[in-house]
Amino acid sequence: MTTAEDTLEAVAARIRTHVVDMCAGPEGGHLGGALSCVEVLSALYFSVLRVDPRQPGHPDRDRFLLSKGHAALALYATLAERGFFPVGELAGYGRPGSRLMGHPVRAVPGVELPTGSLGHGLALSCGFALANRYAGRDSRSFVLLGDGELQEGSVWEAAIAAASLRLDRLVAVVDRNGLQLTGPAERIAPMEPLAERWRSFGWAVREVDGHDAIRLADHLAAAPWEPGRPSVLIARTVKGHGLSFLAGRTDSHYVTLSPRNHARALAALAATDAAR
Ligand SMILES: Cc1ncc(C[n+]2csc(CCOP(=O)(O)OP(=O)(O)O)c2C)c(N)n1
Ligand SMILES: [Mg+2]
Repeated sequence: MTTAEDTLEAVAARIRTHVVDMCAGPEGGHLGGALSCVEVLSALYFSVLRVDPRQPGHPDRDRFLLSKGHAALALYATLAERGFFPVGELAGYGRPGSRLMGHPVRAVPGVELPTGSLGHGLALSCGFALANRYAGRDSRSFVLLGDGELQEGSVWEAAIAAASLRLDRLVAVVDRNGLQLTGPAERIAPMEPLAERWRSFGWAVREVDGHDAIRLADHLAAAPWEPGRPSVLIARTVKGHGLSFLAGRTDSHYVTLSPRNHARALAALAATDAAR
């Protein structure tokens, strides 16, 4: 957890640097969508989730699923910073023999289920929430979805089920970065008014600046916001956030940083740090 000196912002800055470093390796990685969710993961793992890195399988833990599994780099960096495995292991990402692969698998401590095929995380999280209810546990289940991912029909099937089952210990976060693999999400398949859409499915809805870790943590900690309803937090984010030469660009989706761009990225992050 964070201390007074180690703020959520400082944690997020370290996570962002790890993500950038991993994208400078031979494999490259899903840089843009990892950088857009850094503050969401920081808020969850350093302020909200009831988890213990020494007992990752504790039955009373809160569950988290990265439904947008391609943002694995941000999850790996967060889990390492939180103590689930050594930070030094991040340097092996994508290399032969490493358990840190392009998409998360259960061999990685803290990863509940493998993800990467979009559209499944919300249904799986409904299962977690239902299982915890049957077991009489008060654990909450959190899931992070991409905004392009919302085009998967299975998301809305799960949204209907969650509302009808009154799964109010289920909390979804939508990484509303406005971009998907091939361009602007709204141009490819309009979803606005997105908050209204979720409300009409029976969910309690809030919206927030997805790069404000403190406000994210406040909202997430307070869920459920309405008794009997699942909660969805629409986090307005920027794909590639933190790197001016990639932020908000479709081609930030998958990047192998050249030595020059790696240095540029680290300089951009250092400048942001210095300005804080
Ligand atoms: C079922 C499925 N179809 C296609 C893909 C390939 N894919 C990986 S990332 C991605 C774009 C997702 O966009 P979004 O959900 O907005 O994620 P983000 O912007 O956070 O990267 C796609 C189509 C996939 N992983 N799973
Ligand atoms: Mg997106």
